[in-house]
Amino acid sequence: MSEHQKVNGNSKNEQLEQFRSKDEGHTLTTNQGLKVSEDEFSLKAGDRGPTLLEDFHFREKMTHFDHERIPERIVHARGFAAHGEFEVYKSLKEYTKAKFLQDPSVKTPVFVRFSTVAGSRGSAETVRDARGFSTKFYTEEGNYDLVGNNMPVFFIQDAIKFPDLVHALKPEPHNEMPQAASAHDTFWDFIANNQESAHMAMWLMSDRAIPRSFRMMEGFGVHTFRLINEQGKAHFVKFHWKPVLGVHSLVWDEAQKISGADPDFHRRDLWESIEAGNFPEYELGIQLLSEEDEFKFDFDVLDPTKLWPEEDVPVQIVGKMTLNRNVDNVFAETEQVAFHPGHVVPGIDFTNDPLLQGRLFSYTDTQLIRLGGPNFHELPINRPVCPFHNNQRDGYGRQTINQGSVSYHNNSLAKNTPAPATEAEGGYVHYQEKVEGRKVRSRSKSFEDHFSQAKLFWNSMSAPEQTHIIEAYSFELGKVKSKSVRQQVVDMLANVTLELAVPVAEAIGATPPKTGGSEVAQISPALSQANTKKHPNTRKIGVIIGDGFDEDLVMPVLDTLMRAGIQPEIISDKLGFIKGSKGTELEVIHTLSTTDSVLFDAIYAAGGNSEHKKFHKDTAQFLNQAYSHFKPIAVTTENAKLLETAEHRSSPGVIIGDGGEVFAASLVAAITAHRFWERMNE
Ligand code: HDE
Repeated sequence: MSEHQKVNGNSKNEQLEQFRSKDEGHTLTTNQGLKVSEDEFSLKAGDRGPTLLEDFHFREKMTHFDHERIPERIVHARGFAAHGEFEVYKSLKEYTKAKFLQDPSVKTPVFVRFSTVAGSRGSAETVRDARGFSTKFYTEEGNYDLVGNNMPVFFIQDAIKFPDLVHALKPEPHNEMPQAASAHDTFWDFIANNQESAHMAMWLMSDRAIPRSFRMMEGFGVHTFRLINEQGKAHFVKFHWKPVLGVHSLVWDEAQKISGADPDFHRRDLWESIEAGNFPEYELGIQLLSEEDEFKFDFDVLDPTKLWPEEDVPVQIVGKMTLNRNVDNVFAETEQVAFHPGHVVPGIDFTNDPLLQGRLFSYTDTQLIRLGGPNFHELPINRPVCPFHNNQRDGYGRQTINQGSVSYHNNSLAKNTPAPATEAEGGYVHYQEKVEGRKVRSRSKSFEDHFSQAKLFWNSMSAPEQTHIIEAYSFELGKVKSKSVRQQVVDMLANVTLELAVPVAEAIGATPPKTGGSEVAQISPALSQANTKKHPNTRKIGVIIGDGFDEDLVMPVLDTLMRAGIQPEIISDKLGFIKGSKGTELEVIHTLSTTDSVLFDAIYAAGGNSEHKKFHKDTAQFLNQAYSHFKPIAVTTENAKLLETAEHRSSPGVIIGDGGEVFAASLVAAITAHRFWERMNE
């Protein structure tokens, strides 16, 4: 973007500005700055002769191209990112000395990368998967990375099992199938034989795994961290991101179809929202627990397969993050950004969660192979906005020109600098937790309950959400070839609840368990998306119109929709302009063949005609598909016949009418309601 409106006032943006290069309008040169006289033909011995080795321009161009790719991330390969800012609502001084959490007038630059976990870099985005939600805060005390997911728990309790989990989840090695999917034998074999994953598997089979948008997902730090205040007092903390638009999902059939219709659905949504000025916002929430309360729960606070029910430990909303700028270059920024849970600032510290402890090793290690050496912190996107000095030197791609002869500590020649800072001067001092124990390889007994919170999650779901979970297990296990694995998973589900295990068993030809189920009766309403916020703004409606449309049925409705922040996009049978009966011209954004019903939150068939016979057939298909995905649909009275049955015509969320005020208001209300689950019972 040349129009970097916000360069001033955003320290990261100012820093990045030094590295931006605009090539348009310039003379073509080699990387050595030599002007090139010809870029279409290699240097040859005669018109029809062989290419000469001497052709340095050809060699440089081709060599650079040959080296354009770097290894993709082993997990979270497919991601998309944006810049933004974070502000704290009120000082958190009482709990932490982290500077960026003290002053509400300070805006801290952030860079956020969202990702799927399993798929490779080119895979579709609406697959069933957890989503990564990584935030880099460029604070004045150094970079702080909150590397989280959109689910609050994880599959395993100890980092040593991560390679096993990922091997089981990734495409099977003998045939590299399936891509970006957990619906296969090795994944479910892992789940059944590592039952600590029971809780996370529930989340993965829930609607959370198919988000409507990156803008409509929660984020979780997952692990228990520590906040430490100026006096050295510590609190346990869980971090949450709460999307201002609420938490919303796709339905499975829709998600699968979007994977074909627009594999870039989520990045497009994020990109277009930011370009349109609809900046995604997330509030930062913290759950705090005093150290004295560490053993107050029937689960271990160090166990990453457990959440802290929000009803027991309320989430305090403490700040807001706004994503307001798209990247200039996906490779330079999104691909080269290096997150690490160990990038902390004074006032934020770790706990002994054995998953977190292992992550603290893995992230630097992975950047070394991925980004080709130890100098990845010098890449523009990774540079802190505060100064950094130490005695680390050299290595591949080193950019800093360190001056002077001294690169060691202690020294006298440079007056023993760069010198460590005291705690008072901002030096990071690890929390002095007392630890003692024998060296053992074992699981704490307090980590052994794998099913209570899986049952809590089940209890907390609305009826449609429970149905979706049953359907998801039935789909995924239905793709598992091994009967034994299918049965093992059903037997595992029986430890959670028979309400789930029995219908899944019936769907996949396994023996339904007769006994089992966790006793837990607790419900956590915060876990259900049925209780989330619903807003009409930024929802997309496809408005299908033909030539000769009646302005009275269209213009006031478009107006009302836009006033509610809803985004209508005109669809017709051909691009160009369509004309209303009174001469109003509307620009067509998509044709019925270039877009798809699944790409919209609602459909309005607003009338008009076309010489193409398929116009009405395609319109009917758009409407009926949206209907089957429980979305609001609207039709003019004349178009009501396009709905499949009389039952559809009288169903909730179906608006038939004359385009007047009541009609438009009902449509906005229906879009605000999002989905009409009542249709599940038809
Ligand atoms: Fe990661 N994870 N992870 N992870 N993770 C990576 O680091 C790892 C875990 C998460 O947008 C890798 O730079 C281990 C939990 C996100 O660039 C790697 C363990 C959570 C991203 C790695 C975990 C995450 C990663 C691959 C178990 C949620 C994408 C590329 C101990 C709290 C970051 C990279 C981005 C990426 C290791 C478990 C989130 C290999 C060993 C739990 C969002 O280092």
